[in-house]
Amino acid sequence: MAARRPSTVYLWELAWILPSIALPISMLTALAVTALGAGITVVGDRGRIDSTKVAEHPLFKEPGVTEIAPGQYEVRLTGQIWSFAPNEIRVPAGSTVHFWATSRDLVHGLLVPRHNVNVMLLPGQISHAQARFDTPGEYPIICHEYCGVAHHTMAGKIIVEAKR
Ligand SMILES: [Cu+2]
Repeated sequence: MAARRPSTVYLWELAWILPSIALPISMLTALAVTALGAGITVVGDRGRIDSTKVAEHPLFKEPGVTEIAPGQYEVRLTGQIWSFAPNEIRVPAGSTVHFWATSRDLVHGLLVPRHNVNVMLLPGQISHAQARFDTPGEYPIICHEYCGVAHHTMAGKIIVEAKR
């Protein structure tokens, strides 16, 4: 008795079914690896505050940088047309910086290229990001959400100083 050969239709179906199963599994695996392994997460609800009273909120009353533990810095940052406060942040090399940020007026962005800082700043929404700065140098802080005619001037910098 001769073995039955699979029909051509069956082989073509298989050629589509297998990738259609493999693709979502590989995407879910990539998602799990980035979320659990690399610590890359979607910005969650870190808190909401009254968008008209950002300047009075304890977290944003005096924007600035505070050392919260050895090698750990907290940056309380606000975005407003067309600047960041503070717009210059100094930390020593090897620091982990925790950014707590919001907007005082309209939608802005907070981006530090090549670091894990890429969040929207929405009025009343507290955004959080954290990044480690090992190499001394200057790193730009960029608004990457169009916020008006002087949007392109809205920038700051992080100065990572060499350890003494
Ligand atoms: Cu902008």
